[in-house]
Amino acid sequence: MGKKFSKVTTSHWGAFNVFVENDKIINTEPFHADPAPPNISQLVPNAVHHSKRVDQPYVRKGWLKKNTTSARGNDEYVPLSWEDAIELAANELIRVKNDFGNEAIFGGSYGWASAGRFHHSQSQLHRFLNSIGGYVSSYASYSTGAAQAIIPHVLGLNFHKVTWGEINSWKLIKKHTDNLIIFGGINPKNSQVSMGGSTEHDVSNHFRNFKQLGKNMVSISPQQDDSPKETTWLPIIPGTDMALMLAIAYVLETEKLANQMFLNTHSSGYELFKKYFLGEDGHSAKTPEWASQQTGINASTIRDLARNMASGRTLICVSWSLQRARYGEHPFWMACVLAAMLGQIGLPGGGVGFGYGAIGNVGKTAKRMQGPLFEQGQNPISDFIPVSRISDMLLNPGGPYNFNGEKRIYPDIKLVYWCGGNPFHHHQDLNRLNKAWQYPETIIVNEPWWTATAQRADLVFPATTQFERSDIGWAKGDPYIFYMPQMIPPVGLAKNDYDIFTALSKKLNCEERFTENQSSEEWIEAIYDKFYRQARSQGINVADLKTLKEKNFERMSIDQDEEDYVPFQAFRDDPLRNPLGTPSGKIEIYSEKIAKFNYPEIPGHPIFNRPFLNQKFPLRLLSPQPHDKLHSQLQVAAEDKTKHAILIMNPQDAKERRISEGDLIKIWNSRGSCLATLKLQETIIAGVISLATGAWFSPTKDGLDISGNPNVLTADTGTSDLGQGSAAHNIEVEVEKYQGV
Ligand SMILES: Nc1nc2c(c(=O)[nH]1)N[C@H]1C(S)=C(S)[C@@H](COP(=O)(O)OP(=O)(O)OC[C@H]3O[C@@H](n4cnc5c(=O)[nH]c(N)nc54)[C@H](O)[C@@H]3O)O[C@H]1N2
Ligand SMILES: Nc1nc2c(c(=O)[nH]1)N[C@H]1C(S)=C(S)[C@@H](COP(=O)(O)OP(=O)(O)OC[C@H]3O[C@@H](n4cnc5c(=O)[nH]c(N)nc54)[C@H](O)[C@@H]3O)O[C@H]1N2
Ligand SMILES: [Mo]
Repeated sequence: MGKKFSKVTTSHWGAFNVFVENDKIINTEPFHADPAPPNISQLVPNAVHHSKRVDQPYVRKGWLKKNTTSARGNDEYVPLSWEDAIELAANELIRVKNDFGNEAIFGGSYGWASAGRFHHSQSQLHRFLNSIGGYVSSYASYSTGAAQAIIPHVLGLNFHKVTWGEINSWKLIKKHTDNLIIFGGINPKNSQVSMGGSTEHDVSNHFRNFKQLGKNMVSISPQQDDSPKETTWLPIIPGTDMALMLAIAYVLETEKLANQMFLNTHSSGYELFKKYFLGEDGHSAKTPEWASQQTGINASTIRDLARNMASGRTLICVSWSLQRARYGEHPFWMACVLAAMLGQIGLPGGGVGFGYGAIGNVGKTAKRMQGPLFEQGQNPISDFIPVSRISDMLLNPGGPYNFNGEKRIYPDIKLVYWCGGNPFHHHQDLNRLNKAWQYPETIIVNEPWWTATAQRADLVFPATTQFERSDIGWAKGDPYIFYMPQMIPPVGLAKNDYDIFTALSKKLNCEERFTENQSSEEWIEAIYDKFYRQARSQGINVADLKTLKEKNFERMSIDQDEEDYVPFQAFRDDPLRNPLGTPSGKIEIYSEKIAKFNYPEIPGHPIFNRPFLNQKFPLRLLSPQPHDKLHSQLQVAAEDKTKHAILIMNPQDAKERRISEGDLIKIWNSRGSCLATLKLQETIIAGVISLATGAWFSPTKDGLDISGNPNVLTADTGTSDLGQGSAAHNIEVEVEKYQGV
């Protein structure tokens, strides 16, 4: 490490140059090959050297004194030496293991942490916990919990295989698609981010291109800026896409625009489902007039949309946000049904696609390869929870719950270990989580910053950031490979997660199992070597590690490979020889299997469940991802720039409430309240407001969250008993001008 230099690194939001002087990051600059570099990196210098870094290990006073556990979030911390801190944590892990078994340790530890393949926080924690006998894990993600449950029933494939494999590339869309019908938007703001990094941000570019080619692009969303300006905005009331989709089905069927032949050969259950939307089963017919009442869209507009979709090549795009809400399984299921009715699944540029824009690398055409990977080992404990059922688990040990046809029991957790995530940013109904969080006997957190979660831990280990260690950067769908050099020494007494777990594993007599006697550098060499050999065997010419270190990064010539891959083509060509993995081998419009689960909110076919409306709270709150950061990361630097969170509202709603732009607003409902500064925009429909995620929960004594975290308002219910996914969007709230100081 010299006195003054600049080098390239990568992050979940892409690559950037880091400028270092005297062991401090002083500046960042965009990566030369990124056509639309995110501004997020600008927050890095301030955040990395911020006073809210955890400077050394700490223990919570109340926990140390073994008095009540009920003061988490409200207690003082005592600084510890590394030696003492490791000793305390190791003894506690041994105690819990001996007294209650590994099934009392929750190591789900959901979160995005940092890019970099070796220092991947969850892998580090999971490998450590596996080497001490295992842990209760968490299943699926906050991003796509409902999708991961429903899509295998309908398309017979793991949802990730659809997202990263059976999907039309941007290049196929450009060549073949006439109509891009987008539910929930394709937002360049969100596509800044991809797991492990997206190096060339090109989503805006695609839309400029498509416009020039004269494509018909409709963005169905409560917010206009959910899609690039080249799209036509069709405003919709959130939570009602399902009603619109049913009416589209109604028009296709009654105007004989549905592809009956494809439905006969490639789907099952259409005749049963048809009775539902035609109103032949005792329910009301799902006519455009009916849907208009639900969605706020004109009946004639719905008819035109359906007719348009049946003319030319149509791709139905659905954003992940639609399933991150109560009953979120239905619009995903129904999008597949509509695509089957149009009969274009398996044709280039046609069918259905999920998550374009949600994640920058979706739709990219880099050759699929096995990335460099730090193996987690085997977990001897099979118990898990659906990831967003954390509060339910802590509040109801031994309690029963339903999940995707199973009757399950919540484990009795005594010790929680979190590494690389911030539940007091990401979980729904944070006041409820705050209560649930008091139940375990011990909570250990590895974190670089004093996040809302670190502030509620018993033992806090200061972790390095990605700038304080070297690593390999690689992401699915991205053609780049990076050597991420260490830029600065660890800040304060921070240590790498690997070194923290190595020290713990020594005390727990499993050092060899955890480390295999290798240092970080040796591990990086080993996992890179495996990647290198695999790539070479696939005919991909990647640099060896020594060369990569010198070059800092390399663009592999792999991006043309998958461009003409047509999803579901083999199934389309011969559904008998190439059946889907569903019970019928076909697209399941009706699922016997789901019907047998007997969940009222999700019977054997998609239905519309009207979103909950409580007149006391007439506004619908959306909580999308922040444009200026990744979740709650770098929040310390973001809040130095803008003091309060920003609430987006339509001017009409503001007028009715006599509030104006710039006012400090209290947003509240029966679950909690928070503060944000008002911004008025015509780009959001009246009756709906939007407050981005990303704040660190900071309640006052009276329970008012001054950070502006929408999760003090959101509901901690699963999407349904099927998916048990996070249901964060579309929450009933009211607002008023804040009268306090
Ligand atoms: N209301 C609402 N809530 C939501 C959503 C929504 O749409 N609406 N979206 C949900 C979704 S999709 C997601 S993915 C989640 C995201 O939620 P999280 O993934 O929990 O959010 P992050 O802020 O990325 O948390 C990562 C944490 O890891 C820490 N970290 C970074 N590097 C390291 C490291 O090397 N070691 C260690 N030990 N820690 C590190 C960071 O400081 C940060 O605190 O939020 C969910 N919450
Ligand atoms: N800059 C940035 N980008 C990110 C992230 C980040 O933290 N920062 N996080 C990443 C992560 S982890 C994920 S999972 C993805 C999430 O990607 P998405 O799930 O697509 O994103 P959201 O931001 O939750 O929602 C997108 C939009 O959906 C609309 N919407 C909400 N409910 C409805 C509805 O019922 N109907 C319709 N038609 N529209 C609705 C809202 O207007 C919202 O702005 O984003 C990723 N991208
Ligand atoms: Mo996510």
